[in-house]
This record gives sequence, structure tokens and C-alpha cells, in this order.
Amino acid sequence: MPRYLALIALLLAVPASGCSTPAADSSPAAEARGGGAPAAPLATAPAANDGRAVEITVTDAMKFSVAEIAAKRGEKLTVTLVNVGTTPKFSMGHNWVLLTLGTDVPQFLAAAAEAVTTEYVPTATHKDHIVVATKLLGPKERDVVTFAAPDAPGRYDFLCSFPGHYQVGMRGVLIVE
Ligand SMILES: [Cu+2]
Repeated sequence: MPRYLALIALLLAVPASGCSTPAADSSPAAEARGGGAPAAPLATAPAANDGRAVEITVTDAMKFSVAEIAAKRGEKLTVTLVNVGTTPKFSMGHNWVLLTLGTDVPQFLAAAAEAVTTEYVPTATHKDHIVVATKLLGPKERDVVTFAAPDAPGRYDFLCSFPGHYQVGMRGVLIVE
């Protein structure tokens, strides 16, 4: 994909509020937090009205500590992703990306591998396939996303879109009942 298309998509994705959020934050994750609102402070548990809290830890072993999440339709969830690994982000970044029902995972991953300018989240080509996504985290970083579980019951794949991590096992499923 031409690089300029990704840049245009990024520009279009910047919230109209005119805040100074960096382009890298104009992801579905940022929108889920309220259109570029600041990320939750470190070490602060989400308030009760922010939805049911789910904390997922990741390490250099490339696994999510939580591989299955059950939710009711439309239930508000707050997912905190914590990278407790030590390997630098450029070679071992991690994110948590929840896909829409029926997304073709291999196709999504192929697009993710090309999406270098958006930290391997293919917002330019697959925005419609992403329910929510955290930032790509380096060691000792965390990100929090709040979103409503989809209304349609089913099994929603989630994964780390850093190249190669899904294949090693960085994946799971949100089961909406
Ligand atoms: Cu990863």
C-alpha cells in the first residue's frame, strides 16, 4: 500500500476536537477512550462506572495472561494491557486488538505487517474490522481501553498484531453471550 494513503487515513482519523494528540494515537483505541482523551494514569484502577475491569499481562513469551473473556451483549468492559517484558519495543512490541465477528485473521495479519506507520494496526485498510485496539506497548508500559462488547453474540478473535506474535500464540477470544 502506498505510504501516502496511510498518512491520509491517519489525518482523517484525527479527532475534530483539535487536540494535540499525536497521530500515532488516532487509533480505534484512542476513539474508545473518548476521542483522544488522555490515557488513564499509571497504576490507577478504573472507576467502577468505567465497566468491568479485565487486566491482561503480556511478557516476552508472547502470550496473553487472559486468552478467553466472557461478556454479555453490550457490556461495558475496561481492558488494561500491561507489558511486563523487558525486550525493546522495536523487536517485541505488544498490543491487544479485538476484531469484528468473522474477520479473516490471516488477511488482517497480512495488512497489519504492512502497517508500520500505525504500529502494525492496519487502520487504513481494516478500520471496519477493529472493535478496539490498545497502543503498541514497549516494556513496562500499559494502556487502557474502554468499550462496549458487541451486540451480536459470537466468538470475537483478539490478538497482538505485532508481526509473528499471533503465530506464536498471542491470541484469544471474547465470547459474547
Ligand atoms: Cu505481541
